[in-house]
Amino acid sequence: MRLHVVSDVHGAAKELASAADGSDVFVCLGDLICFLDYHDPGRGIFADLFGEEHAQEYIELRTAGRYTEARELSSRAWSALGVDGQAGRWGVMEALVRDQYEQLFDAMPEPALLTYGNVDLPALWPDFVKDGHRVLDAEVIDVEGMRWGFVGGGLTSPMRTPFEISPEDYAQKVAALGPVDILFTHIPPAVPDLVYDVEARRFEVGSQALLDYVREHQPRLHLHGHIHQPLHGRRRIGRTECINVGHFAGRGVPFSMDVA
Ligand SMILES: [Mn+2]
Repeated sequence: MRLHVVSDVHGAAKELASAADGSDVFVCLGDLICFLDYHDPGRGIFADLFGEEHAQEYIELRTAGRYTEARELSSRAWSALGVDGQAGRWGVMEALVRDQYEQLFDAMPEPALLTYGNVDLPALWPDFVKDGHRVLDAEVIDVEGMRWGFVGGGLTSPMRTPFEISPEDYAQKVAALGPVDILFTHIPPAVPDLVYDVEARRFEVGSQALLDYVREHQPRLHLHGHIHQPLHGRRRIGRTECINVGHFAGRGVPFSMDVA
């Protein structure tokens, strides 16, 4: 069976439309929305709202780890738009997120198995998913006699992305799976080589619960995304091959492999 997997789509609707071509099964591991494009500051919701120059400055502050200053910059920009408070901000952003989701779910191949990334708004998905889209989170399905497990979302981080949950809640979702043959998640296990981003030059947040799970259950494969430029794209943990399927918005092509 030919499997295609994408993650970190971040607005790449055009490439997404053909990402399942030639595959038997297509999986998307989330992060559909583009808030901020570190490679093209003119793209994304922040640029739409505040302009490219603002987005560039915001990116520079975050890349330097100056999160407080980045938040202050963004507060001033919101005030300049006359928008106050988090609820007001989401009111404005939701319309833009919905525009992106409409394009992305139109382009999303069918059938597809999906889970959420940390840069997603799960509450909005029911308005956009198509008949051929099966959304899975803390669930296991049978695919030709194999057990495939899915866990979506990210963990609490200084980046304050929209779908971050506590390590405890995430661990509960992981524990709900039981043994699987292939594990699909947005975030990687907490292995330094897998969570370090060489371009952002920082450790992103990986999951200790996933690492414990992989050590205990030893699925054949653990496919994940989240780290856009990882120090290592794959690592073996015992019998398990952990593979970062790649930053789809940057590569434009899906990860592809035969599984049986
Ligand atoms: Mn991402």
